[in-house]
Amino acid sequence: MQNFRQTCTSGQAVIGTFVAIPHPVAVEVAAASGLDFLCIDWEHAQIGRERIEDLIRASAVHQVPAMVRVPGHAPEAIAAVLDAGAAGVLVPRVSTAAQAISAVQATRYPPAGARGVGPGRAAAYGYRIPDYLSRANDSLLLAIQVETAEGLANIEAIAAVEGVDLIFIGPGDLSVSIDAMGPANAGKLNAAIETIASAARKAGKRVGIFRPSADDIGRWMRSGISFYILASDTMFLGASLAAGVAAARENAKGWS
Ligand code: 3PY
Ligand code: MG
Repeated sequence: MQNFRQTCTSGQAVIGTFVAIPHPVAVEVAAASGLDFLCIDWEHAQIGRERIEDLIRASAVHQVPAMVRVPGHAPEAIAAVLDAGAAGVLVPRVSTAAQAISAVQATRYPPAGARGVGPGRAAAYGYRIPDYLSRANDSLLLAIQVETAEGLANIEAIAAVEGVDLIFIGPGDLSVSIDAMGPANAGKLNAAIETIASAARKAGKRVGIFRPSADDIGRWMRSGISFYILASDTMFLGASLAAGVAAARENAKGWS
C-alpha cells in the first residue's frame, strides 16, 4: 500500500479540503466524504495546538490522512504537528531557498534533516520510536507554498531544494502580492501560476494548488498540477446551506 507521500508524488490527482472547523465531528464528516486527505488549517483558522491532535485522530478513524498547514516557518510548530501524527505539513509563504531548506530541516530526521526525536502520538507515545524513525522520512509529505512575488522570482532556487516534495500555489496571496487581483487580471495570475508549475515540474517536484471550486480542476491538470485543496469545510457548509435555502424559497413561491 502507498504511503501518503508516495500517493501525493505519484502524479495521480489527489483531492483534499481545508479543515477550519476545530471539532472532531466536522473532521469525521469531511473524512467520510471520499476525499483523499484533509489539511488542517492552523495558519488561518482559529485552532489551538492541543486540538490538532484530536482532529488528526478523528481523521484516522476513517483512514484518511490529515496533514497540517502550520502558521509560519517555526521548526517547533512543524515538529508539534508531526509528533501529533500529521501525515505531512504545508508550510506557507516560502519565498527563498533558505526558507525551503529550513522547512526540510524541521520535517526530516537526520541525515536528511534535523528533526528531534520525541515520544509523541506518531511514535505510539514512545513505544514505537524505532519503527516511526524508520518510515517517517519516506512517508511524510513536505509541501511548501509559493505565494509571493519574491517566491515567484526565486522559484527555480526554491524548486531545486532537496527534500521538498511538492510546491503548492496559493492563488489568493499570489494575486495580492503580484498585483493581479480580480477577473480583469486573471491572465497575469494564470501566467504566474504556469511559471511556478513549470519550474517545479522541471525540478522534479509535484505541484499543488488551492481551488475554491471544482470547476477548473481539469484545466489545471493539463498544466501538470496534480494535488488539489478544494475549498474548506466552512466554505462547503456555507455554499450548501445557501443553495438549500435558495431552493426552499424557490419551492415555496406560489404557495403562500
Ligand atoms: C492562498 O490562496 O493564498 C492560499 O494560501 C490558499 O491555500
Ligand atoms: Mg495563502
